[in-house]
Amino acid sequence: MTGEPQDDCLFCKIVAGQIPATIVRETDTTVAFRDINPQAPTHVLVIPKAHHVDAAALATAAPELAADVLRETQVIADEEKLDSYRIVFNTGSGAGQTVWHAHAHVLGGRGLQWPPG
Ligand code: DGP
Repeated sequence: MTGEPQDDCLFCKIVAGQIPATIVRETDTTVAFRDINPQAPTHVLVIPKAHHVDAAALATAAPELAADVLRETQVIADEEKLDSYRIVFNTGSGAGQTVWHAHAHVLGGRGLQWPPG
């Protein structure tokens, strides 16, 4: 059920502290941690603690929580001193989503091409 922790979800396990991660920030509703396979000098994932499969489900079921995630991306960008950066929500396998718990990528610290691949 959306919002409830899922036993088979990697990011729910990070939220629960069952899998280690380099956590850079935590709030009542969100966790931010460094991506295990960074694509830029700064590559941080911001996730809601509650389980929602992707950004669309999150925005639909819990728009205030989606706003929390977005707000945290800006805090991360400030803390990492990024003046240019990209926020990415891969949504669906065709867009490269591989973990089925909504997450925002915060990417910066290098030049970023447009359009992305
Ligand atoms: P996406 O492809 O948009 O679903 O992004 C998933 C990201 O999650 C991907 O960039 C790699 C990252 N990732 C996968 N497993 C782990 C993990 O165990 N720890 C951390 N820190 N990141 C992970």
